[in-house]
Amino acid sequence: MQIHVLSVIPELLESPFQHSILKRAQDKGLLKVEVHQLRKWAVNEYGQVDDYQFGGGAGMVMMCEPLAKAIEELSAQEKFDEIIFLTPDGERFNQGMANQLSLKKNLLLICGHYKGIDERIREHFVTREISIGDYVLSGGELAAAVVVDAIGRLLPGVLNDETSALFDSFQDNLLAPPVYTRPEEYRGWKVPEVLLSGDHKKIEEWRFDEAMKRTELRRPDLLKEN
Ligand code: 6GU
Repeated sequence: MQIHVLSVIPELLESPFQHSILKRAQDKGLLKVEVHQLRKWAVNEYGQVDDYQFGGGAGMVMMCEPLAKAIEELSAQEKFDEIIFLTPDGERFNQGMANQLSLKKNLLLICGHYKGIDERIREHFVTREISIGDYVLSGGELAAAVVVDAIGRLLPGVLNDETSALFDSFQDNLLAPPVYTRPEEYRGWKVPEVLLSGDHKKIEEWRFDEAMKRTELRRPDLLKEN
């Protein structure tokens, strides 16, 4: 899978893709992430990509031309399945969307800044708009990192134990059950007996019950979704 990202601060996206699971995904050739500096398509030699908004009001807006040119140039090289604008007024990102997007071959993510991007770009190029939650970030980069991470780890062959993504929180609309590792007792705090029993059926039942309890307590909204 290929993910291209358009950003005015590509530096913000360097580290998140260079470690851990996303690094492994790229090293294995399962994922290719390319970050492009939008200023490459700036309207003048000063690297301008934003301007005052029509109608007045504080805050700059990202101009049509740099975005349109960037999208068209990249689209001439790649056939994008989706052109995604990261914006707090987009559709709220969740595991279901990550699953869906992980099936695509080639995505273009656009990181907004300032007051946002000229609406005409959203109308004429963008196929999907995503928000990662109900709060405002200074730009779309951190959101793009979140989306790429959530997608990248789902690609077949990326996780060592391929089944492990299936047991993540949210994958079945349940939060994950508690987990423990050695030692069996620490400061008098014991690991639940059942996990040491070797009885796999009992262990699965316990995990399911705990996942249910935890979900009912912390995220009852998830249980109402289906
Ligand atoms: Cl995708 N962008 C920005 N700027 N803020 C956000 C967001 C995205 N998602 C939540 N807040």
